[in-house]
Amino acid sequence: MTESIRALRQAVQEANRIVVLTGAGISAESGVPTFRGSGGLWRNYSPEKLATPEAFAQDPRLVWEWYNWRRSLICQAEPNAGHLALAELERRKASGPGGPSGFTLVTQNVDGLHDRAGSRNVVKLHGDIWQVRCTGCGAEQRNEQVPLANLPPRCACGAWLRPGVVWFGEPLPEAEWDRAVEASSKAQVFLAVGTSAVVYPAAGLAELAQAAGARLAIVNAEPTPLDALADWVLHGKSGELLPRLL
Ligand code: BJW
Ligand code: ZN
Repeated sequence: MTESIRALRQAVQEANRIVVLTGAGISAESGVPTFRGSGGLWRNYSPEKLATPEAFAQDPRLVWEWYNWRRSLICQAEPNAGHLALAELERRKASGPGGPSGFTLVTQNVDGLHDRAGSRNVVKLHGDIWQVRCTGCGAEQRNEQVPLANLPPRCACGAWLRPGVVWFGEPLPEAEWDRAVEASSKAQVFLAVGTSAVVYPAAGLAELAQAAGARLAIVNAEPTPLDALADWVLHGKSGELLPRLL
C-alpha cells in the first residue's frame, strides 16, 4: 500500500494533465450518505427505485422526501480532507506547465462540497441538489430552503418543481459531458475516487481515458469493477489517502 501511494504520488506530481472522477464516497466522511453499500439505503429504497423520472411521476412526494432528507444532511456537512486535498492539487497544477486545464475535477456528486472546498474547475455530471426545475414551464432556479415546507414544491406557474439532477434514463448535461470527455481523452493520469463505478456513462470515462493513454488509479473503500484495469488501487478512506498524494 505504502509503495502504491508513493508511486501514485510521483505520477500525480509529474503529470501535467490530470482528471479526477469523484463519487459519493468522497463525501461519506462529511456525513453525506452514499447510494450503495452499507448505510447507502434510505427507507429500504435503492437509488434505482427513487432516482428515476418514473418514480417521480408515480410518487413525487416520496422522491421529494428523500431529497429533503439529503438536503438537510448536506447543508450541515463540511468539506473533508479529501475534498480539500483535491482543491489544493488543482491550485498546484493550475500554476504549473499544464495551466488551468491541467487539472479537471469531474464529479457525479450533487452536494456542492467540492465548490465549498475551493475547487474551481468542477464538471458536474449529475446536476446540483440546490437547483430546482419546473416540470411545466422548464424554469430553473436555485433553492436552498431546508426543509422545504410543502412537498412537492410548486413553481409560480402551478406545476411541480423537481430537483435539478440527472436521474436514470435521462441524458447528462451536454456541455458538462463534452468537457469531461475532452479532459479524459487528454489525461495522463485518471483518478477515480469514492465511486462504485457502476453507473454509466460516468464510469466509462475511466475506460475512455485509459484507452487514450492515461494511467488509471482507484481510491475507494471497497473493490470496484475498475480495479482490474487500474495501474494503482488504493483501498481505504479518501479523506486519509488523498492528502498523502500531495
Ligand atoms: C468510500 C468511502 C470513503 C464509501 N472513502 N470511498 C451502460 C451500461 C449499463 C447501463 C447503462 C449504460 N449506459 C447507461 C446506462 C443506464 C444507467 C446506468 O448506468 N445504470 C446502471 C446502474 C446499470 N445510466 C443512466 O441512466 C444515465 N443516463 C444515461 O445513460 O442516459 C442515456 C440517454 C441518452 C439520451 C437520451 C436519454 C438517455 C444517468 C445516470 C444518472 C445517475 N443518477 C444518480 C442520482 C443523481 C442525483 C442524486 O444524487 O440524487 O447519480 S444515481 C446515483 O449513482 C447518483 C450517483 O452520482 C451515481 C453513482 O454513485 P456513486 O457516486 O458511485 O456512489 P455509490 O454509493 O455507488 O458508491 C460509493 C463508493 O464509495 C462505494 O464503493 C464505497 O465503498 C465508497 N466509499 N466511503 C472512499 N470514506
Ligand atoms: Zn413553471
